[in-house]
Formats: sequence, C-alpha cells, structure tokens
Amino acid sequence: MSRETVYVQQCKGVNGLDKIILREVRGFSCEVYLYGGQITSWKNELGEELLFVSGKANFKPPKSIRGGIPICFPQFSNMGSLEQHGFARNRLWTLDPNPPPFPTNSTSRAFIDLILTNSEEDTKNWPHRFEFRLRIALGPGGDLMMTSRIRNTNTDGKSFTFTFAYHTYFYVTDISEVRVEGLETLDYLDNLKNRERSTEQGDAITFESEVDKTYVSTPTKIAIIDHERKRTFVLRKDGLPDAVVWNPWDKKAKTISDLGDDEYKHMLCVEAACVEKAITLKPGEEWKGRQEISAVPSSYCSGQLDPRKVLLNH
Ligand code: TA6
Repeated sequence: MSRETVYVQQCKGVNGLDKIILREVRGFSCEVYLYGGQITSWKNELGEELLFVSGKANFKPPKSIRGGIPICFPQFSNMGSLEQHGFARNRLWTLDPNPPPFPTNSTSRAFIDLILTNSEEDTKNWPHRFEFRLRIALGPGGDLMMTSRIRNTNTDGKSFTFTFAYHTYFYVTDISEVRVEGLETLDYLDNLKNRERSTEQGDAITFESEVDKTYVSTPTKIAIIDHERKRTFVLRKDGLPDAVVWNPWDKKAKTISDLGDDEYKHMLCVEAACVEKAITLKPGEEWKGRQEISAVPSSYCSGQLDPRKVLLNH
C-alpha cells in the first residue's frame, strides 16, 4: 500500500524549537524553523543535503542560525542603524493556518506561509508597521521556491525603505572546485574594499581566497557548479536585482565563532538580494521578491562548460 505523503509536518527541532518539515512526492524535503523563518535543510530524493548549516550553529535565540537560508530584512549588511542583516532572522514567525491558494501555475501541496509583523521592540529601532508573508514551497521537481511579500501597513501615512537578501548557504563538496556562471563582466561592490565598485572579469568566477562581493543588476539566472559532485545549482530570481557572493576562506572563518575552521571549504553563499538600490513602499504598497533554487546533474568537464548553455538549459 503506498504511504500517503505527509506534505507538511510540524514538530520540534534542535533545542525544542518549532520546526516544519515539507515533503513532496518524489522524496525531496525541506525543514524550516519558525525562529527566523529560516530554512535549515533542503534534501534531494536521495536524502542528500543541499544546503550548508554549520556544525557550530546556535539554535538558541537571540543568535541567528549559521547556515540554511537566513532572511535579511529590513536591512542587508551593517550599513544602517540596525544589527547586521536586520532583525527578521532573529524573530519568531507564525505559521498561517489558512494560506491563500497557490498560484495556478503550481500543483505543489508542500507549501507553507510564515508571517512576521512589527513588534513593539522593533518599532523602537525601526518605527514602521509591516506585514511580511514568506511562502516556502517544494515544487513537483523538488525545486525550493521562496516568495516574500512585504507590505507597508503604516497608519501614519509614512513610507519606509528597506534592503533585503535571501542569504542562501549552498553546500559544496570543495569550494576550490566550484564555478559560478552568470555574473561574468558585471559590476560589483567589493565589500572587502569598502564597497569599491569594480567590473568582474570575463570568465566564470572561481574561488581561491575570501570573497565578499555584491554584484549589481544581475541576470535572473545564476548557476553554481559543484565540479566534484557533478551537481549544478540553478538560482532563479525575480524582483531581486543584485546577487551577493561570499566565502570567508580560512583566516576570516577562524574569526567566526559559530563556523568551524575548515567549514568554509563546504559552503558558498550566493544571495538573491536588493542592496544597491533600496526599496521604498508607501502605506498599502506591497513588494514581492522571489527565488527558486534547483539542483541538477551537471556532467561536464571543467572549462568546457558553456555558461549560456547551462543557463538556457535549466
Ligand atoms: O553576505 C555576506 C555578508 O554580508 C558577509 O559580509 C558576512 O558578514 C556574512 O554576510 C555573514 O554575516 P552574519 O551576520 O550572518 O555573520
């Protein structure tokens, strides 16, 4: 008798934190903590983990969880008045018991809506009212789809401005055998050189030292190729013009208390973001930012990969 797929399961995770497991029929799954509204696992049909979470991650509020997909809102970076990357990843989100029906273009039943609104505490530092609806879904092919809808619910007539990122930590077999396609020749802000603006070289991006770059006006598709594993992650985004690429490498990794000294070898952050040009919403206005990530086999010999072909074929 075929086992009925349990598409959405609520349970307790690390340290008893509330967790939700999404499963889809082909065997893909993902795990989401209400704390931070943060995805901490995305596994393929073989049960292989596709995201990186540090072995030293704190699953203890108020620290953020190192890894998975932290939500950076209402501020990306430490360039504003709030803590680095804003407060959304350090707050308890609520599960919407009756999410509105999925758009007709998807038959997925493995989806949830998480909700975050302004707390009294937060309005001291960020004096605005908002509703943030985060939809997380596993598509029929196991794609991990995230849609953020942020609405200005101010009753004082005031607009607000924010920056945003899905701070996705991809698991990679060996960072020195990873290429990123789709960002060549683009302008970027180098966060290691005080956000100095430069232009990326013409070849695929590879890694042999610390990288912390915000690419601006990027294409909707970016490919992250794990050569060792013959796996390509394809990141598609909408409403998120920028892409942050980060690996701390060895020296910086040692300064990060919730990251193992050698764990930098197995992670790469490629983050669909709105950083260079902040978003401003008037009361009642809503912004939507989507990302969809998939993991596909990439049988190629390094150097023979045609970025245009990879991006067009997926
Ligand atoms: O996304 C890149 C970055 O801004 C890096 O500069 C580094 O600070 C990283 O985020 C991690 O930030 P976190 O606050 O999670 O330690």
